Amino acid sequence: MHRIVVSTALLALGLSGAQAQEVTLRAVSAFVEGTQFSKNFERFIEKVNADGKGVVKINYIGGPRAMPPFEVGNAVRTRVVDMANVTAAFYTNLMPEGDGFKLIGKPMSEQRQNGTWAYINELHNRKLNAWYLARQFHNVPFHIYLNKKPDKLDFTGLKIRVTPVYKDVVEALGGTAITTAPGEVYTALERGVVDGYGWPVTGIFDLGWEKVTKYRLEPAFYSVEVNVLINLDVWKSLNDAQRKVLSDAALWLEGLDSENPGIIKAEVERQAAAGIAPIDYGPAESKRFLELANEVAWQSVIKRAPETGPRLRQLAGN
Ligand code: 173
Repeated sequence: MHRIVVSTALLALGLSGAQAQEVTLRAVSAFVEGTQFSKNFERFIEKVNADGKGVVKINYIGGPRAMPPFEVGNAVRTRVVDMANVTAAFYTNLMPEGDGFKLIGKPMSEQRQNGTWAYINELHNRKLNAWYLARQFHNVPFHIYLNKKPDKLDFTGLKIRVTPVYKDVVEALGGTAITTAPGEVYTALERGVVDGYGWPVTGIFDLGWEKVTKYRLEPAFYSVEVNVLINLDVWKSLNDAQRKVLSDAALWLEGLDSENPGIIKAEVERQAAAGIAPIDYGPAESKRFLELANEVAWQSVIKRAPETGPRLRQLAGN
């Protein structure tokens, strides 16, 4: 009888011992805290910290004030941080084919079924020493925003702020591409260093860009990808319970994409109210733009990543 009591007490001690081994992960975002492309990651963190009480905890260090956006991918690779919210557009130096993820617009549920997630995870394992925990915003497209209105679909003479997302299409239309982090966009527009910029349909109000933006070029194109990555050594060191909390929360996070159509509708209305006018050259030119955007991007991805680019294109189906 006594022995049973003692071993039960030890078991209880043992359990609290395991609880004391709660792991804390340090996380950063490549986007400013509280803004459109950090928001859902921050909700993910809250969920992990609630669901994972005593098991796994995320310590959110913050956004670009904590780390320059173009360094975030490498910081995950070298385990300067354990986890990050970042677009592959910001780590194409380490993974050139990451530029192709914007061309994959299928819902994540489908990408997890058809091998796309597994392939992209493998690329992250190999090139970024990271586990591809989640991808967000597959149903949010990009636009080119302009302060000058060209009389045809031609960017000749225009300087446009880009990241790898928009560079090829801007140059294909004759524009001059100038790469900057999001944090430099406002000043570049205000000083006339650029005549326009690429950005998703949502989020321009977060940093006050509506004050320095006149037009939004139609049509919308590509597909936003913002990923939650975790250092692969960290991932491997976690136990099943810890991984389950993170993986379940990752699926929940991907599910938040169902909110995006409503957010997009509201933001387009808000842009109109702020005086941002659409520029639309009609259906034939829109079709030409979309075909050009798709083709120049794939050619560029395949040229920079001849081994993996074609497989990505096959998975994308476009
Ligand atoms: O324009 C950008 O900085 C960019 O590439 C991007 C990618 C995903 C979400 C938001 C912006």
